Amino acid sequence: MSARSEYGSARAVETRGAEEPVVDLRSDTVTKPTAEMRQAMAEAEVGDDVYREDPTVNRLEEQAAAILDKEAALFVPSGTMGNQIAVKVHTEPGQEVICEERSHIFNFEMGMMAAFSGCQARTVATKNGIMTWDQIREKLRPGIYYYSRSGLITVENTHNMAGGTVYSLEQMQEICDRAHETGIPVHLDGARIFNAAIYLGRPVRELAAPFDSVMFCLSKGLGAPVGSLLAGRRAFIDKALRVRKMLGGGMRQAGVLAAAGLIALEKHPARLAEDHRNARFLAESLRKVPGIAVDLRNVQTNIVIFDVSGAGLSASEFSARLKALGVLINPINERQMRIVTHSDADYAACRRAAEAVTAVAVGP
Ligand code: TLP
Repeated sequence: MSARSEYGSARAVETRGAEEPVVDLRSDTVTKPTAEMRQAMAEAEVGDDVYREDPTVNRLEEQAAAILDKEAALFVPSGTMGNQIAVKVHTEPGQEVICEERSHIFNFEMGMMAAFSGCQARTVATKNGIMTWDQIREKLRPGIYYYSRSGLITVENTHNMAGGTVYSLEQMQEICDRAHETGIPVHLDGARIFNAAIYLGRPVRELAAPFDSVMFCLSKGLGAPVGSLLAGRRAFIDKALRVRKMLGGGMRQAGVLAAAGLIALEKHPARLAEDHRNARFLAESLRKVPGIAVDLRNVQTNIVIFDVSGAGLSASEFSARLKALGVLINPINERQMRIVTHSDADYAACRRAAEAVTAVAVGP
């Protein structure tokens, strides 16, 4: 039986043959810890983090808060948990959470804003994942008592399912300023906020500044094996700590994970530009392939979404044929597939992936 991923099935194959390693572009979550991370994990000073006594976790949280220029941060096992803690702390049951139609928090988090926080999503449809204040304003509920109240706005930057697209500083500032005038907090799902910062050429704290809370992942392009951080005001993080425990997310000697996270934070943001170059290379190569369509305008960071319907194959059939050539790329629907570049797939690997896509599209 094949292991099922969120977007389709792909067996986790390590190698095809001795000389041809599998190229795995299903996600940047597939990166494995570097030798330096493993060493730091082995040597990490640890304690019981439920007592807040793990010095390595404490250091990671302080470091993350400093980088984002927020009062405090909390280490959480996953981006999903970070987002859902934020929804719970910011809202009350019966409220609405305004989010983009294809956002992770709405589509891939098990309906938890309803199941856990008792909120319903009010979605905004966009072409490229980037919401404007005018679009959000149309979704706000009037202050009549029988309407549910708009309790929170969430912004996803970069936007995963739109292809890694990036909000400008001005767009984020406007959404947050207007929302705050209306008394509504704004949470940033910044799972890939370091990719957005590289694209904009600005420090990540400038991207985080207008938001009430920010979640980012260590386990994606930054290459750590596990973990995300949730940051915000001290009072927000004090509440978040209690909600993390409600979700069973209190970890004990988590310093072994935080040690890898510290290296990810310190050393890996600078190398994300290489992933962006590889994504650009792939997008430009794929665009020339008959039967493949790519919108280059949306290829801004490390994600490439491409349409294979012109090749006369469904995306899942296309994915199966690529797998037979040793290249793993997941479908995201019947017509489209998603490539995510990362540190464990260099330029040569991406070139091989482009050749395999060409071979499948053009046929024998
Ligand atoms: N993204 C994963 C999948 O779950 C879709 C991926 O392969 O891209 N926010 C955003 C924008 C994300 O892309 C993800 C994960 C999360 C939150 C959740 O992070 P985890 O997987 O750590 O719970």
